Amino acid sequence: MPEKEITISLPSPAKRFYRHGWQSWSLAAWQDIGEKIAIPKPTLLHPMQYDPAYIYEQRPHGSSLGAVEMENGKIILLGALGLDAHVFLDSDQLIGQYESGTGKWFTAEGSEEKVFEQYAAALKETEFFEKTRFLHATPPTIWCSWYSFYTHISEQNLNQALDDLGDLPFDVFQVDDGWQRAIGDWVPNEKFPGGLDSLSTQIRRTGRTPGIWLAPLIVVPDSDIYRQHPEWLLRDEKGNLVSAGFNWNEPLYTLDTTIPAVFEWLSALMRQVRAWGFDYVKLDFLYAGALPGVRKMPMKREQAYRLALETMRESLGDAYLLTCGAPVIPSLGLCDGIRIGPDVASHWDSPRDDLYLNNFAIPGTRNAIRTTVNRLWLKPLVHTDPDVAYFASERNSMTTEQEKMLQDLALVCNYKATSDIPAWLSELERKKLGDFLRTGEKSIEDIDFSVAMPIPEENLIQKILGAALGWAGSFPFVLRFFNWLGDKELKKKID
Ligand code: 9PG
Repeated sequence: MPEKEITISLPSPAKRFYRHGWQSWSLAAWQDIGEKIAIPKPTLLHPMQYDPAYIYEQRPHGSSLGAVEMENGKIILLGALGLDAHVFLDSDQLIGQYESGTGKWFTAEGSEEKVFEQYAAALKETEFFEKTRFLHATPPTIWCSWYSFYTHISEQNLNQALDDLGDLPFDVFQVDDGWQRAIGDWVPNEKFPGGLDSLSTQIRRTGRTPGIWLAPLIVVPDSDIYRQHPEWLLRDEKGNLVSAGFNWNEPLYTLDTTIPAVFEWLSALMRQVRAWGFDYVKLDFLYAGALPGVRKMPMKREQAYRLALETMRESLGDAYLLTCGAPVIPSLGLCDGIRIGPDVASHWDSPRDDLYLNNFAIPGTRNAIRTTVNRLWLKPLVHTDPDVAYFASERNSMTTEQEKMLQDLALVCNYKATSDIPAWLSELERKKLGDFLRTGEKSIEDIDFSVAMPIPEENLIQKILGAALGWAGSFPFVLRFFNWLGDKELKKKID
């Protein structure tokens, strides 16, 4: 029976709460009851990392589902089988609420393994999977340009990397962010004089599948699409543009995907990508399509997102579709793979992000492992992408154990990718990478991820300094300064 709200009275106080972050990068973790999870900073990034509608919620809560661990170790799970749902723990009550409309609910009690398995099975039976077509049986092995070159890719350095990969068993060579003229203008920039079709032909010649990244639902003020189609942009009740965050030194905005012309534009873009020769497509920053706002056609905001994803999926035909920065539950059934955690990085963690900003969605390996491990229950429903693993010790501050944990997580997910530039690898590292790519799936039971799980807690001084840093971070020029620092470091690494 579809219901707006459901309440489960717990027989005794709960010990821990499972919070499920909204989109790929949002924190998913078990928190002790009484353990406060601070509001992440800076605020300018909220729409890009969390569900902004619930960012100031004080009670333990999560998107689509929530679960509690009881004194006796048993888990009680409450999960939605529809869109736009949220779960809260309010003293001894587990409350599920549809933000708009109504929908079905699922509840289960038992071991952690069993209740999540049963919830996944129930999701499989929903309309999420009704339109499932084309989906690939297993994930490919992927070389992705992001975590080494970042935006500094060019036709030349990619072709060099492609050559140098030699006989390493990568199925896909995926071009990430940096090829486009602007976010919103999905045409190749001056670093790709030969165009993308010639690049994809080069890739195919080496026997690999060409892959590409794009963020089709967001636009920046510096793009032609922003200037030419202000009427396509999502606005709030006051008529102001809805913020989709801040990245690439620019504010991000998003398209209203319920406008028919936007629909057509998205569909044509996907067909263009296929026509260029790309058969593996990573669609990123997809959360933007489900942000709160006033849409042309009123509907649940996650429904608006799903319609856009469905259109893009159809237009991509049988390409492999990886969604990223994507509302997790609302993407089910429409994509081959979902990134289920934040970005990794060549460092394990960062005091700035953990203790001053309390932000566990910022790129960092520990953040990525924590959230990914807490979402492995999604495996029966979709390919779960843990992000890339590292093999090159050069330009990398992780210990061998930390690198190994990330590699093992990739094997548990059976989703194997790296961004290591072949020239950075020693003979031994290259061999290890080759062995990794040939290794089959590992079981979660065989790996100990416990060091990555706790949520770091700040002391009073860090709290005060964090408040100051968080306040400063609400000014775009401060974020631009941090980006400038980061970019300077990066340039040193690559050039
Ligand atoms: C390209 C990248 C890569 C990467 C994606 C995404 O919250 N953040 O600060 C944040 C920054 C970058 C980011 C995600 C989140 O990276 O996950 O794989 O494609 O875009 O720009």
